[in-house]
Amino acid sequence: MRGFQVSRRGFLGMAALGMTTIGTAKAEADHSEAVVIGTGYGAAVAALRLGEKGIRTTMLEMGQLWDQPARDGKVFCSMLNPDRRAMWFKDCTEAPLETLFGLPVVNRPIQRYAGVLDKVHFQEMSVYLGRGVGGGSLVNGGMAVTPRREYFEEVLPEVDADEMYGRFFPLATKTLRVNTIRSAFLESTSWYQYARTARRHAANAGYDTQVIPNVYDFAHMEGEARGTKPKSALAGEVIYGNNHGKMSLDKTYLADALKTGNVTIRTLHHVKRIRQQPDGTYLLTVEQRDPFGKLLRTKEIGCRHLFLGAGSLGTTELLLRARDTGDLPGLSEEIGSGWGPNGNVMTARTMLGGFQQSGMPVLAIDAWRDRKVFAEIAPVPAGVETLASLYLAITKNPERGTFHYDRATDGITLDWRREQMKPSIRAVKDVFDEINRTNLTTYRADLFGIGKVFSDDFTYHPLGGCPLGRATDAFGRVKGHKNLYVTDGSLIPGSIGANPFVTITALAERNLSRITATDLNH
Ligand code: FAE
Repeated sequence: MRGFQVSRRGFLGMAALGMTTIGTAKAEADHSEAVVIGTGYGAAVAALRLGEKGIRTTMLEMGQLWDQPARDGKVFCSMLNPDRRAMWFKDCTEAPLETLFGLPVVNRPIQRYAGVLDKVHFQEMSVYLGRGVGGGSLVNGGMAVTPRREYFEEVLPEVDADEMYGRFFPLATKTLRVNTIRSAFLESTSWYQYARTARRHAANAGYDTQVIPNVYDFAHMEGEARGTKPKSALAGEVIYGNNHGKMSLDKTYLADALKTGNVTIRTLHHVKRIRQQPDGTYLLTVEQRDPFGKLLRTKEIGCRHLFLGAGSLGTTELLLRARDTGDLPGLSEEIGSGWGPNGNVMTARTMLGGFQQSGMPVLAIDAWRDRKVFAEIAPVPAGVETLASLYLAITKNPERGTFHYDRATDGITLDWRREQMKPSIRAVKDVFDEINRTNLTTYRADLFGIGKVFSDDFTYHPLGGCPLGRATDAFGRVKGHKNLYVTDGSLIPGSIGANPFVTITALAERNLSRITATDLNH
């Protein structure tokens, strides 16, 4: 886990070659035809499709490449025994469940380091993010959901839904290597007893439950259960990374991108500033750091075509800074707008869950039609009986936030108030009050801080900031500057009614298909 320039040979062999020279801070310049900022879903699609077109493309990622085992033989640390690999420059881990039985036993002090999970704090909302080659794919639950068509059409009316559902959603799920748990395994294994019990309780209250596809390889998981494969999901690994079985982007899109021979990834490269030169090319100011945060050098990297795939927060911050400092004066007033947490609310009920819980969720309560709630049945992989059934609910919430550039800190602020979560909390409460009433169970009030039953202050699903058709044209071309594109979750205006990475991937596929055919055709 270090700062590398990752070449095709190095990455595919999982032995990174061509380590970037480490020296004292100095400026250097280089140029590629295309630069992609970030290595998450939207960025990975852009890199693959550009590389296939023969376009020399450099990806700049502020996090590390996670492919080398540390001294304990593991690439990632476990959730129950976290160390510096867990989090992005924090003094203490910041897991979503703060306490257990009211005791602060979940989080622990760690060394500040370029770890894999970040939690970014704004005044009234915090956002979890993945950092590293693969972005959110390194830390997420892998749930690969194609959104309901009616809601997709409502959220993104300018996008041709026939084309999305006929071509780009299937392409995204295939390339992401989405698979579904075998029914016989789901129905029999002790590792999903928690999900089956939660399903029964939902059914008692009249709610349907769906099996959700995932990018975790279920053949590997069955091997874990039989004892023939090393344990990862069945060792409770999720938010601090999975050591085995997870088809994160470094194994799918990014590996395919590197195979084209035209794509290079530079890690621990943090893009700070974007300017446009008189000849129309872009010049990026990039800080290269070591994994402990020490500045090694500041570089200037130029390109003709610039793709922003730094995620809802990262992309919006870069563009707001560029607009408000005058670096990219043509950017629209819409940059920073249309942000939402995808209506995320966590809640938990009392339930016998079992001490064996797979870290990969596979079932969700579908109460969207009547209540606009889609609640993933989440594990609590503590290795002990916690008497908790946990849910991450996605709700329809019309409230939106706005990012602003803050000159004093050179960062961004988020104009979002806690009370904007009220519509989401009301909807989740309706559903889970009913489930509790029917099953004679109660809410857990000891997990999100003492006495708190619903989380209303963090999200896993930041969406928006550069909404499609407003800050950009209908294909992600940024308004006001040519050859500048947004390709990630910041395009989706705040809500998609399902876990978002399949939509982000499919939308990026659709946009890149147009952009490579028209803007980059040579
Ligand atoms: P993202 O994946 O966030 O990638 C952005 C990348 O850009 C990151 O690697 C950053 O380090 C990098 N970056 C940012 N700023 C800069 C900069 N200035 N210079 C260089 N690099 C930069 O973007 N979604 C699902 O669909 N299913 C799930 O089960 C699910 N579970 C989740 C669980 C957790 C704990 C979390 C945190 C998220 C989960 N998500 C899930 C959300 C999903 O991972 C997220 O929507 C996508 O990763 C967003 O993709 P983007 O391409 O927008």
